[in-house]
Amino acid sequence: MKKISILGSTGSIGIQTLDVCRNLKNIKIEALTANSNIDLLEKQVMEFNPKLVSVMDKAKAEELSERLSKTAASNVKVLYGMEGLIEAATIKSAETIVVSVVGNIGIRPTYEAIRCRKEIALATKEVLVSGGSLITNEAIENGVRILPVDSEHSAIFQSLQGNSMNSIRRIILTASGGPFRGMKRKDLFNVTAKDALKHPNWDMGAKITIDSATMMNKGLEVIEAKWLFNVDVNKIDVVVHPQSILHSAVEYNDGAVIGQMGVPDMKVPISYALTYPNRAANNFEKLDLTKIGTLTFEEPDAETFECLSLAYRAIETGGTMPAVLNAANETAVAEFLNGRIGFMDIPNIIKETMNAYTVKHNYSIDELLQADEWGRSFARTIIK
Ligand code: MN3
Repeated sequence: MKKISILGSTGSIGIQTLDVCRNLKNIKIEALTANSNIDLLEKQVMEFNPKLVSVMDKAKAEELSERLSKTAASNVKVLYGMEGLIEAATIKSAETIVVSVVGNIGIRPTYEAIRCRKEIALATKEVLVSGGSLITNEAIENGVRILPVDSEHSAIFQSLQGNSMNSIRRIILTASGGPFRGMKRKDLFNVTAKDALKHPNWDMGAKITIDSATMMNKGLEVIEAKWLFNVDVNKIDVVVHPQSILHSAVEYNDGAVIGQMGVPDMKVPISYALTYPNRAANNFEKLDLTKIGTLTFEEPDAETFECLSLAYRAIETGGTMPAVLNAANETAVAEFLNGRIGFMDIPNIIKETMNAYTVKHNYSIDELLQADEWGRSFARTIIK
């Protein structure tokens, strides 16, 4: 029996993680957390019987507690806020913490989980984008493994098995190109959130789908790959591959390219993270190459999708700059989803925020969260 907690169990990855757990059968859920969807959380509690649940919103937590008190799950501890999230991340009985919350909210609980020597299955890339050296150093110090749940990083991780890190020539990070692939800057000024939310291949949450449309998602993934695999960003190349079948690859110094393919289904990387180094059989859809027929690859259009270059710039600057990039991006994306700014304002807001920021190179967790907060408030000032 593997005992796990899921932070963000009512989001897209959380729901799919529970699907994988139904398939694996040897997983015991110790804690679940949600932002506000207590209807779904209640159903998950009744099915998986965790010891502890937490909801960000206090009133919602009280409502859930009231509801559960009348059920067979009346003994489940119901907490709220960041404190509750941290308790779920550090609960004594769990060995692995699946981090699948949206955005920077995942930084502190992941950090605390690592300090309690929990293995991390990481879907929330913002944790490594912002927390970079802080999170990875803490993981090394505590002998904690961070297993990727992001499909590209899982593909890279799988392609690295049995090979020496010294023989990597480059990492080929594939990108679908999102719903606006092939469009130019002038085409993008009037696109709406509804247009941007139509992802061609992956069914994901709103924030990451917008990141996919701006290609910031790929920029964040370059930074994520740098920290996960300890490789220089100049060895990470983004290649647009619209079919999303090759999930990423590693090129070795002898010219061999080893990649991982499959249908676009997050359940496969989730399952691998939960069973590593083993694999578990499942009845998920399988890849039929003859049905796919053609796989194509192209260079990313960095001029149109400026967010990708901004991400490279942030990680090359280093220190707290990626945290500020991420904070400005989260703020801009939320405002775009609310219809308050245009699609092409997103990169501009991030760029202006980065330009105004004085980077800090050695930082504590509190300084990291301050940089994040600074990025958010500065981005909000620009928007006003
Ligand atoms: Mn991805």
